[in-house]
Amino acid sequence: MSEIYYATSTGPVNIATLKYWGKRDKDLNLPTNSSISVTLDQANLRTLTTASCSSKFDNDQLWINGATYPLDGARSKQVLADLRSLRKEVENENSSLPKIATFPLHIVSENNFPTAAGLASSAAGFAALISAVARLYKLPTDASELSKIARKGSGSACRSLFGGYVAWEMGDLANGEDSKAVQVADKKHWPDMKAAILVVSDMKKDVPSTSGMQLTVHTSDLFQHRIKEVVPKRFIEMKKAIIEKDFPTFAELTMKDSNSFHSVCLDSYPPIFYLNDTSKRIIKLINLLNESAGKIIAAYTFDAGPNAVIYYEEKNEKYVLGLLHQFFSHLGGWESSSFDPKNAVIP
Ligand code: 2P0
Repeated sequence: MSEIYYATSTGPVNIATLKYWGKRDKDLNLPTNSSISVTLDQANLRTLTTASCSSKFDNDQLWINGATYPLDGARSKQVLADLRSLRKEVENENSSLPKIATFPLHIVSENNFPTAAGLASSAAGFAALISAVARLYKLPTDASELSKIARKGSGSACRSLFGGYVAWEMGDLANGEDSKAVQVADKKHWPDMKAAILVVSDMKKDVPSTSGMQLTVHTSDLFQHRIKEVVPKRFIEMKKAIIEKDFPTFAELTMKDSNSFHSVCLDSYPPIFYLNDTSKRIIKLINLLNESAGKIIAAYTFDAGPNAVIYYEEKNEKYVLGLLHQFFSHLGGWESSSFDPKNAVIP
């Protein structure tokens, strides 16, 4: 009789506050700069994945939100090959374990947010896949070690193996062994931190990240300044701001880095536009809000799409969401959030 072995895990979404944009090695997914992100609460945004394997399955297969995909992309194949080779080591060390490293895998995933709309679906997806297979294979689960495998699936996925505040250290070795994610601080370190996601559009993005970032690497002059002068300094300053829970500094660096990332996109040739008019209105509003508050109480950031993520501290929620509601209530969607506009305080 052929057994079916299975395990389930989740992968959270992370939103970069210091952006990864550019690869120095496409095959190993090695970045041109280090990055930092905040992992979002899994209650709202996550991928749930069950990995199963059996000798009676015909081939590796993937289901995402009910649709079937062959698991034959180069990135997925690399990730599964790495996990299988770790399982073989475990089987060799422990001869009582069932020999499942060569069995075909079935991966069933479900996202509770729009796929490929600039909400880091590939990060959550690869993190959930790797966690589920690591559990199925009973692999030693050091998150930084697994992050090196996740990185090969999708760069930003390496940061989703941790909660809280996460740094992806770019490393400098050619084989990528030192390009891994580490936790800067856990979620409990800064419990007041909140993130609001403003879904400006749930359409698939115009230019996929992987090709967009390579266009920037090859054509933008500004990009060299960003990776050599701007980001290394910001990486140190942002980690310090997180450790010291210094919101104004964290927020200013976050907004500046979003601006810098979208600037190198615009400086690519042909230019890449991820922000739309609504995104730009959100930027203006957050600046107005901070000006009227007399200090920085909210930060915007945008990834490879027009959707905004706004970071703020819980004590300022009524100000921040109140202002956004005042300007964008006609766009709908507020009924799905826990925010009650009746309690809003407009500054
Ligand atoms: C980030 N983004 O740091 C940046 C900010 C988008 C803008 O990581 O080619 O899907 O799979 O390594 O991780 C999106 O890029 O790209 C991304 P690949 P990925 O979150």
